Amino acid sequence: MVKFAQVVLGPAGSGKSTYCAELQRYCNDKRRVLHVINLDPAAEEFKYAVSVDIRDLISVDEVGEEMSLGPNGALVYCMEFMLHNLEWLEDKLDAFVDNDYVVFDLPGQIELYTHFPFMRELISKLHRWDFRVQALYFLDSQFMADSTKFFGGCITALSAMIQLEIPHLNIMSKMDLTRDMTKRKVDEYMDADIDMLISDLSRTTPPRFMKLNNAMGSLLDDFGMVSFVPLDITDDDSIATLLLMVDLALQYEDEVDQSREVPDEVDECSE
Ligand SMILES: Nc1nc2c(ncn2[C@@H]2O[C@H](COP(=O)(O)OP(=O)(O)O)[C@@H](O)[C@H]2O)c(=O)[nH]1
Ligand SMILES: [Mg+2]
Repeated sequence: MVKFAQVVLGPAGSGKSTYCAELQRYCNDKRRVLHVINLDPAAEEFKYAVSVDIRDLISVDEVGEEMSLGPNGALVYCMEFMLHNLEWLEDKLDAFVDNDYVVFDLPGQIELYTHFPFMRELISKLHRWDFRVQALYFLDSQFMADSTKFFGGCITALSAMIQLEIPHLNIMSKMDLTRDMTKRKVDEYMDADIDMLISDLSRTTPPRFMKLNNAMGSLLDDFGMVSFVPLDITDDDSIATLLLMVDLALQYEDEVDQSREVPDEVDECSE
């Protein structure tokens, strides 16, 4: 029994929930079942049909009021509460059947991936519940505005990847907003030349940072962290390309094809 999951990560506002909605619309059009699970206890409205909603268990507003916590404290409390009540999530996910495809829409606060074991524990549970899991780390195209911003974004993506230890894809979202950039410039950022990035970065930092810039640059390069899949949510071909990449990584088609073949095998056995 195998199930498939994308966990959608990245800073607040990077387009995670919008992607979940558009991916669901795309899959509905293709008659492919896709469940979206909201794990953001501070979410207010959805553009997708929510299959499971953490706010049915706990919400930031309730916690904030009852425990007099600020928004970040309340968020961390909610996530920890869910970790202590994972049987709630297990029950909901149990309702899904073999080969079902699930997308987890997550909050954007970076500390949830880097400072707390929350995501790591959730993913290890998903593995135990027979999910194949792929992380999509979203940065939005404004991170291509300059190389310092881009460098910072790549470092946060790297820190999430190291924490989670699952297959990871960097996604550059909101590509519809880059239409005034030249294709060459965009391509430069999609698979960035690390030496160019380091020299750009070093132009904006004092000379004593040179060694640090070089070290961070080679770290990003070693982990393949400066490479992005562009996503233009207004273009179905772009959504299809990304979905295909994830399907291949998760070996989704192989599994679906195999389960389609099962009735024949049963027939053969009974003959
Ligand atoms: N132009 C454009 N805007 C987007 C895109 N994706 C999201 N947005 C806008 O960016 C804002 C934040 O998006 P949201 O999906 O809520 O981000 P999240 O916090 O990562 O879930 C919203 O106002 C969206 O309408 C996109 O692909 N293109
Ligand atoms: Mg969101």
